[in-house]
Amino acid sequence: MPADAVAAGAVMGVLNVTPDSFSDGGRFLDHGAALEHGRRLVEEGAAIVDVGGESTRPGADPVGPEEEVRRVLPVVAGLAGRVRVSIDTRHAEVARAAVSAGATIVNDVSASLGEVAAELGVGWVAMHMRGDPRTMQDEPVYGDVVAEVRDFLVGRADWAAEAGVGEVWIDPGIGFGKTSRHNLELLAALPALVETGWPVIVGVSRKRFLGVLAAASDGTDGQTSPDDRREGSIAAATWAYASGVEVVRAHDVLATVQAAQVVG
Ligand code: PMM
Repeated sequence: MPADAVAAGAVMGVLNVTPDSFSDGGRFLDHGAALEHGRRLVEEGAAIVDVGGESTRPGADPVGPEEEVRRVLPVVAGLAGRVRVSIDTRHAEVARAAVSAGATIVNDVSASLGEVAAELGVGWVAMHMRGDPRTMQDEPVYGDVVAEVRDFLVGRADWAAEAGVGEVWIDPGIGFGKTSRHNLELLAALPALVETGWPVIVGVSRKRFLGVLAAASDGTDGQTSPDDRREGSIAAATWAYASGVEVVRAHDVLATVQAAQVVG
């Protein structure tokens, strides 16, 4: 196992240096505030801090790679000596710049940068997404969502390993081109993803489907805000760890670390 290998039951802390991410957008656009928050995530027990400079929330407009690099680079460089840093990007230029600043994982929601990760000699997360963030929530349809997502991810992981990536993870991409029902089916089927043998990462933290569930259970049809979805996020994280998922991507690191400890 490499010295910096991520142990099972780890937390990937979310740090979005964006004006418009659905949960923490605008909070950490200032580099000083972003670094301070990143250090806090490390203190709370994050094994990885995931730095992103482009929002991938449904309907978000794309950002040019130059602006993305400007947002993330000082933050990656400032955290890299303290913790493993992943760069959350769909762009090869951003991945290259972040790795040269110390990132050691490319967290790739487009699942297209496997060869870039191989060339850079870093880890790679292949996430499943239907379409792109602008259009992905326009009535997504699947025959069998679990089989389609699993087969896609196994195909990408095999391809990346063949290309020379030594550390590959797969991620079902909760909320990326999926209805609440699709998200729940995928969560229920996490053990089937784990059974593929590829280590699994999942991101459920504060996502919309949790608000839909909470609203339904209290008889209202209004949506809760992302900040009101913490309890649901921890419940879903606990289920994920119990299903054999290795890493949960989360905003609330301390509570998620505790969930992982409970599951053991
Ligand atoms: N979700 C978001 C962004 N990046 N990366 C991975 N691997 N998995 C996810 O589920 C994921 C991701 C969107 O959430 P955010 O806006 O809070 O970062």
